[in-house]
Amino acid sequence: MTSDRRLSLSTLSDLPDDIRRPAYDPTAVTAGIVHLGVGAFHRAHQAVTLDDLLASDPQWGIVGASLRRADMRDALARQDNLYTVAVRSGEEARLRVVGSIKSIHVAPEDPEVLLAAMCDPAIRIVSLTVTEKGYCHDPATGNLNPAHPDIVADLAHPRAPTSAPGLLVEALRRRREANVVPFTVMPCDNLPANGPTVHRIIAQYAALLDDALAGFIEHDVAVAGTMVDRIVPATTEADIAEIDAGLGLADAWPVVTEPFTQWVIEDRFPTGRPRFETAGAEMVADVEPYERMKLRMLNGSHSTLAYLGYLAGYETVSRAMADPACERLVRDMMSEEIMPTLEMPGSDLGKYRDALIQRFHNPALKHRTWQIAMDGSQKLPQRFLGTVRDRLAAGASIDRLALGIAGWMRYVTGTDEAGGAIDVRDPLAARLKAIGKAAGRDPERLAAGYLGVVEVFGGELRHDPAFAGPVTRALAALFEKGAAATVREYAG
Ligand code: CS2
Repeated sequence: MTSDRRLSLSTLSDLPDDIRRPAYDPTAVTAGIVHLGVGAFHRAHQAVTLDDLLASDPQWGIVGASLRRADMRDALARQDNLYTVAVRSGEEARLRVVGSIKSIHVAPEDPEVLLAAMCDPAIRIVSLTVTEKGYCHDPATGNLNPAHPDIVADLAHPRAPTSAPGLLVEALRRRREANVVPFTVMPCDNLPANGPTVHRIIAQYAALLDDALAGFIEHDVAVAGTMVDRIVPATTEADIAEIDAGLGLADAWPVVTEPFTQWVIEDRFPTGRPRFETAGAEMVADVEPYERMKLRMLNGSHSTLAYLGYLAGYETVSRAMADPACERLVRDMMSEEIMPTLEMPGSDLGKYRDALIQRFHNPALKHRTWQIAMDGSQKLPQRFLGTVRDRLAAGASIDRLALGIAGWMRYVTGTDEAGGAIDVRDPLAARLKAIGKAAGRDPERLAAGYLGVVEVFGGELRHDPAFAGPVTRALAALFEKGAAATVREYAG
């Protein structure tokens, strides 16, 4: 495809008729939201909901920001920030062009421009998808990690921050100084209780700078927690070629996703919000039960499939799910170990589970187990350990959960079952690998070493034989028999 046939405002009218496009004039939209972390997930989820809303309420366009790299900005700038969302399942494949992102800033290139955007009185919401590690916190406690290198750097130069907490706090400080009402902070990442957690993290960061500012953030800034759900694998070259063929135009960075989408939002927006509910979002008073359900059921199963599936040689989630033992393992883990820990009056958890199983089977998504396996040290607490603690308190079994956790331990040793290297991506990767190296293939020493990582397991779990026992046994089985046979054994 040549560059003059690129997706852009001027080529929108050339799209085939069946491709949905903005039902509004993107140039007439004004910005009401700054979003930190314009990755694939944001573009397939929140930005699509806003795209639905902009026709009736054009004041909620998005100013995006990348906190690290310039590649997304560069790719989308050439196409007027338009991009394609490809929705795929076994039954359907449709394309839609989204126009809700007005511009993208690259924070490290020029934090001033981003901060100025965040301080614009027209901006009423700053939302975030910066991944678990982007909050610079301690995953086990949910507190800010003041020793995090990005936090150390921002505390030394608080007026030119680069971390998410640093940017939020500096923008809120400037708004306060200029007598501009604070924006509402809306985290959209898979953290437990993401509203209170992010509120605490930014208040703790501010407290290291100025007590009055910390008090202001604690009492006068609203944080609306959300539960977000849509499976969005990384876009591949093959996806791009297929989508370009469907568009008849070149899109440098489309996103691919499933039909399912869910967004549950805590209704705390003292300075105004879009009517999210008219575009399918659910507004609730307390989002925590929804987050707990989603993190434990979907993400807990996802990580289990990621570690064990990767070790067993399955490249994607749907490949792993095609193995009946893997499917049975996650289904029974949900039914017998996770669902009893959840209280969701008015919702049918059995149906929720069945829908998840079906979503994981989606053959049209090439969701790599390796991708989901990333950053496990940041994900394990909310995906497994809350469930584990509830089960242990009830004196109940945790065998399948323990196998998922042992799968992570086996994976982060950095060596696969054939002796090949695993490309482990994790902020703690070096330390995790060193623990593996020191313990060798001795499951007792290995489990003890990993359970001693307090950022993940906290201080108490490793001393509980009802936890350490099943984890060590599962790890021993993984070394002895390999992942495929161990999953068969545990799946019964
Ligand atoms: C996945 C999530 O990569 C991962 O860790 O478990 O991104 C998952 O696809 C989403 O949370 C689904 O909503």
